[in-house]
Amino acid sequence: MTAKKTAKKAAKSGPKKVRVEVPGRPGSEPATLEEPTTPREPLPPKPDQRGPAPTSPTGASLEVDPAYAAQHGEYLTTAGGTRLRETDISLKAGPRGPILLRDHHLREKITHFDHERIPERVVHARGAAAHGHFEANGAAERLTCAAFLRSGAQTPVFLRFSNVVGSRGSMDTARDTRGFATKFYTEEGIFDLVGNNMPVFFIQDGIKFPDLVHAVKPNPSNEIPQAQSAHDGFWDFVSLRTEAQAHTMWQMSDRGIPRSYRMMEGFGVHTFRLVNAEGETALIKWHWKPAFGVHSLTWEEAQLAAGNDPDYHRRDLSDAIETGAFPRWDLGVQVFPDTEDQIFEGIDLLDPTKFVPEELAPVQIIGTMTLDANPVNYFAETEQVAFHPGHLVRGIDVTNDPLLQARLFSYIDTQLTRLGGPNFEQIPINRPHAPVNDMLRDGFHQSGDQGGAAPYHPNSLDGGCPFLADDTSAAFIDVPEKLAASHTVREQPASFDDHFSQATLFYRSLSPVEREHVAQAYSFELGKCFEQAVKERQVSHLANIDDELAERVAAALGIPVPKPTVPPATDVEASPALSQVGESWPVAGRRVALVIDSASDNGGVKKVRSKLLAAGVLPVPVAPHGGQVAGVDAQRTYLTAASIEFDAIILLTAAAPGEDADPNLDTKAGYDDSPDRTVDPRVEKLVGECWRHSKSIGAIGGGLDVLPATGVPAGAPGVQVGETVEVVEAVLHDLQQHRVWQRFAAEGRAL
Ligand code: HDE
Repeated sequence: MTAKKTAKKAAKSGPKKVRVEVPGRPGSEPATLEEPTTPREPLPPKPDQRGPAPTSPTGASLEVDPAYAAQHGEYLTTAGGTRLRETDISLKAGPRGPILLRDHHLREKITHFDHERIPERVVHARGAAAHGHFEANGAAERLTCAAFLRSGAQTPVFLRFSNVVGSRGSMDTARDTRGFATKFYTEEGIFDLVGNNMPVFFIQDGIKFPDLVHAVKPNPSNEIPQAQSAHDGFWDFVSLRTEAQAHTMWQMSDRGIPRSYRMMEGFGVHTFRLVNAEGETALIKWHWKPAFGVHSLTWEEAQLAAGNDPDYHRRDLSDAIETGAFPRWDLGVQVFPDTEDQIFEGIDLLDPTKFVPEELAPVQIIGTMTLDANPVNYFAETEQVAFHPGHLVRGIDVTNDPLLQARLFSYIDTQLTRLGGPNFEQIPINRPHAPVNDMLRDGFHQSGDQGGAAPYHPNSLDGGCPFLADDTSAAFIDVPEKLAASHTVREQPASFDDHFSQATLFYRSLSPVEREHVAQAYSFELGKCFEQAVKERQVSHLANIDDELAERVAAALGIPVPKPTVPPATDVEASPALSQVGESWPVAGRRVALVIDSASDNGGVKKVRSKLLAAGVLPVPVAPHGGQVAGVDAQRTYLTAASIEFDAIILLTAAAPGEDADPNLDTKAGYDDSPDRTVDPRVEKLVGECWRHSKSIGAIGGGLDVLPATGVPAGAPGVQVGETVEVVEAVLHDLQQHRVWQRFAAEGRAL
């Protein structure tokens, strides 16, 4: 059955709210803004599921050509397409007898199941992805002849975000670096921009990568701890490898615990070379700038989310897309002259532990990416996608960064094992949108039925086809690069020796509250180490970065403050672009809890809801029980709501104590039902956490009575009380800053 037919059928019989298009598929309308977990009727029969199609899933039509459909037809069949009458009971010699080996369906079903898993990625195992498109503004035309960067060019993309350390089933909100890998399906072939959410990396040479990964992964004896760097192995390694100090500082900052994938910057890290139509070259660094700003969780929120909702980031991404708050980034480049020494303002552009502050080389915007469709099948798309920094199109080239060079080898190599052979580029998500005529043949999982008699070059049997491109269309423009006359050596350039100044630069560019977070992160992570020598060695490096930071961490660990071993960096200019505090950002896709009960004013609740919706913000009614309360559907109950789900909270409760009790709340089981208590303990907890995490809190009407019971002072920064309209406007204003930053300062704490 095609998706269209399914749609017609559902329109006749199904309830109104059911969406029959495959959610998030290109071409389907974005849903109206609505909490995606709205209870709904069972879905109609599943639409046909696409199998290997001639193009990648991105941008492909919803119409399924039965010739390419992996799953279609109404009847359950074997893999061979024969219809089955029974799938629950095996063929046996009598009802109590042994199972017969001749039951093909049993053997096929179990055998296929036995092989459902593939090895997870050795790093970046946990991820989430989305489809979208990239539109170039033409600003890069003077730098590169890449066709997808020409003015107005539209290119389908698939973007996978990931955590580096944790395994596939670990939690999203661990403190970690995030992967930011984009596949561009350009008309000239695949271009992969395989970056991270931090512009620097731990190590300067790829040969150390296995050491780094072995150190940060859990202890090999007991696989503890999962998905974390707060252990002796990691700190042992980074304290012995001082080149890792700059990246470690980024990871200990708020960048290590993003609020959302939508609110992260992306960086290509290495320096790349662009070549334009005249053959002129420039060195560049890639930047992704999020439209919704760069924002983070607090450490306590990250920990709460790890337990409450380990899928916190992937849920946020797919909900935002499903509700139409499409994530967006500008792609930009920092441009440097392609000089022989490849050094810019004293920074070696081949050293991947260094970044170039935007104040020295502004980020020039060359296009915009929008994510507008969720994957249909996690395994087929997110798990099987294969990125490679060597997937380059005409006009984009690599440099001699020794980390990048090692990556060029690693990605295909790991994918050969992970995806079971050399034909993984034929998996639909990996297929180029450009014609492929590669003369690569056979091998495991070959699904091409390649014709022709002569898969070799040169040939005359296939009329000489495929032909070689000329200079006007071929990729891999080999720029003649002058190499310094040298001998083979295992040496690094002296310009790679400065390991501390950029950590200092980063730290000094942060606002006081962000620095406080950094000090707490080091104190937490080192506080979880057992080896005294490891703690002391790491804090001695902090003394080379910033004396005040070293003092704070040493005090938290109860160890003496070490003396610096290198001269202090005195000429470090702060880079204000690195701080996340102080600007206003769009609020689309933010979530606000509306705490209500049966006595709440229906009209007031509706007004708050519609004002938030009009601003593109999701109101989530939280009530004592499920069903209709105060004229709206309760999306969460006091039992199921968690503060980390919300960016702000508005209190609209009005019931007297006991009047609107949760029928399942057993007051004898630990809940205080004394007559003095005016607020449900779970609401108290919700409000208390929002207060601690410096989230905006609004109170309207009876909601005002909740504040005294939770210890929240009505006049405090970001506590908005008053008439409905002004409270909602004030909360929306607070949301633009992400958090009520003044509250951290006023309270003298930064959780
Ligand atoms: Fe990767 N990296 N990496 N990496 N990397 C992988 O490839 C590797 C590095 C990055 O969503 C692996 O298919 C080496 C820097 C991302 O599928 C593997 C070195 C940056 C992803 C690999 C690095 C990255 C990977 C594991 C040091 C930022 C996830 C599975 C020389 C610029 C891609 C796979 C996805 C994945 C090797 C360092 C980004 C093993 C050897 C620096 C975003 O091939």
